[in-house]
Amino acid sequence: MSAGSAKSLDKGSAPPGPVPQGLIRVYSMRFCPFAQRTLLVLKAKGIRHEVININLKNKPEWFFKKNPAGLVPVLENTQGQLICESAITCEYLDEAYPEKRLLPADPYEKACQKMVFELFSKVLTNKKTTFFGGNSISMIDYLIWPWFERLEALELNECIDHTPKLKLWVAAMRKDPTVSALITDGKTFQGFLNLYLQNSVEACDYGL
Ligand SMILES: N[C@@H](CCC(=O)N[C@@H](CS)C(=O)NCC(=O)O)C(=O)O
Repeated sequence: MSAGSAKSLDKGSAPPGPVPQGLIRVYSMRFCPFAQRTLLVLKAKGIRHEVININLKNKPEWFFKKNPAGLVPVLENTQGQLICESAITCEYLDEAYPEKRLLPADPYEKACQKMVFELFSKVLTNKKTTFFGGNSISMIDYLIWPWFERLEALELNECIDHTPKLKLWVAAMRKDPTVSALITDGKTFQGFLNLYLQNSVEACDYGL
């Protein structure tokens, strides 16, 4: 259904055809935390999708027609509509596929999640529930998670040593089936990062 581990498309590649019926497409990059948000929401909601990875160090010319800013993630639906900016892609998915909502239906509760998202580090100390939106995982947790997943690879795990609530949240997130299905191990991420920082065109396909 997804082929998230396919090699990336680069300059000179042919543009992909229309999105097949019954699927939504995400232009992604295997190590991008923003794209991971979109992938987490697709997975959590069980949305049938295909992934096209983009070589961000050697972008296909056609990709700028999908997003003039040249950034992933981008969603494309069967009508050829394009949605970019990770938080917007996630909210679009939640509304376009209303089964298993990740954002609360109540407008005030929804606004609260968005406020927490803006200010999550500041409100952390007042958090009384396991997850940021309550006692079960929801959109806000998926939007924040990709940066915490990378702490280990960046050897920054001690950052959360003095915030026990955050540590418990990280442990709870790692147990979530959607999160664990999309985790990249620290060594692989480090390998990618080393190449990426050298501007290598091989970076986005590291480990394949
Ligand atoms: N604000 C954007 C940021 C997306 C972003 O920065 N993606 C990076 C990869 S992690 C990218 O596409 N970089 C390509 C470039 O900077 O040329 C979002 O939330 O979607």
